[in-house]
Amino acid sequence: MKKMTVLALGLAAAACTQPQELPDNVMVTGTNPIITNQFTADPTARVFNGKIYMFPSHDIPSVITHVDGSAWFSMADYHVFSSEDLTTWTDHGVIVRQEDVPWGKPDAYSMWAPDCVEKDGKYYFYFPNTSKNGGFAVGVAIADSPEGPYEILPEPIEGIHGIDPCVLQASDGNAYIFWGNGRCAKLKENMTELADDNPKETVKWGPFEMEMVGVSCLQGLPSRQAEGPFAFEYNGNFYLTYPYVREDTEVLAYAMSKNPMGPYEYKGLIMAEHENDCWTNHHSIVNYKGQWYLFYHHNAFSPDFDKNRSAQIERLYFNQDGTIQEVKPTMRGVGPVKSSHKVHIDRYSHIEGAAIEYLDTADYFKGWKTIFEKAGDEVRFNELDFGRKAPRKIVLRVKSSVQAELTIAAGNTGNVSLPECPEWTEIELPMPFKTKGMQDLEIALVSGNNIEIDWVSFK
Ligand code: FUB
Repeated sequence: MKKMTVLALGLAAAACTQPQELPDNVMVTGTNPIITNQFTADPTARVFNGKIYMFPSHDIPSVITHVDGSAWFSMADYHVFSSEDLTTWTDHGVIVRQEDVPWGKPDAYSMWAPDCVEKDGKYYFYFPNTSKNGGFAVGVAIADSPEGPYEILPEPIEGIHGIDPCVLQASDGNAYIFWGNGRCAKLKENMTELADDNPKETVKWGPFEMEMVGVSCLQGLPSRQAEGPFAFEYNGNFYLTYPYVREDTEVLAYAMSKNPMGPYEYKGLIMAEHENDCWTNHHSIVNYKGQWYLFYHHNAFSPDFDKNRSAQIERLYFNQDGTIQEVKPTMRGVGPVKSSHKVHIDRYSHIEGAAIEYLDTADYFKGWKTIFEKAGDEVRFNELDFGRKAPRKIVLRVKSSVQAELTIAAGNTGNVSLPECPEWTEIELPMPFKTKGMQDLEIALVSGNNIEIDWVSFK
């Protein structure tokens, strides 16, 4: 009898499953990490034509070794992604690849953090790469659309020896390029060369002396092993934000000034070290539809190798005096999630007792599952949009070797019973209550143990 019930439920589930028909290059997440078909590090977010565009670097499993013999960052090309709602992301494909850079070493795998800005209808994509002469240089590729196609200029920007370019288009009408560990110089009107009136200084590097263009904006600020500067202007203040190694791994910090090229005054942290020791963090800050966001990265899809990173997003807030409130990484992220989507509750807002594990340690991109180990274990997923029509069914993808009972709360509360299903099964059950609109979803285990849930959905 019990077997038949399970079978019947299994058949009902099979009949009700509606695979989302999405093109391969479109992802619906809303949670962190935001991109689930590849690694996306060093995310620079820009708003063009009313959409968010993200220009990350593209980590791949390491194919090169560092001087100390360890597996090293490997990046061979750049993709661009866009979204209108921070939930649905389209991968527009490769825009620049290392073998197409005329001045670059074609097998250096060193296409580190990029940026892209628009001027007079042209999109200027700035990217670091190892030059044929050795050492990092910064190149420019130009397009008529943020999605490309991009034409790569034959030479890198003269005067920049470094990584991680970021361009600030200031209200004084000038564009300033920041790179490496907080160096900054004015760009010419053409956006592709350093201006002739930039200051120059001779910098000592051990036994070597080098003439450098521009100024070091991080002079005198906490900046050990600083990299990845991101500069922007807001309410009459200039912000120089940057990762640096406070103790053993990177934090995101910031400084403020009344002038784009400084001097900058240190203000504090934007984000503390990642708890799992992921060594790098790299970010950008953008205002989209009136809300500020911090884009940053973490190695969520590569727990054993922190040079395969993934972009994440959090909301960012300013204080009255222009200082920035510290941001904590979350799994929930910022995107609106509809109750009719597969709601991955392992990207929780709050958890008590339950455990989160990878679904498949041979393929971390498959994501996570929530394990309700004992009665009382509970997970909350904030801001789930139930829309205007109360759902009549709840669908859960579950695995459980015992029968179980769950309390579901979202505006209202009710219980559902789960049958035994030792293999992953999609189970469709009547909705135990009526609910509509934006609700925080809470799921708690009432009876049973070790119930695994991949996702839930409401129809
Ligand atoms: O992605 C390679 C390097 O790691 C970036 O250029 C740095 O900012 C750090 O994120």
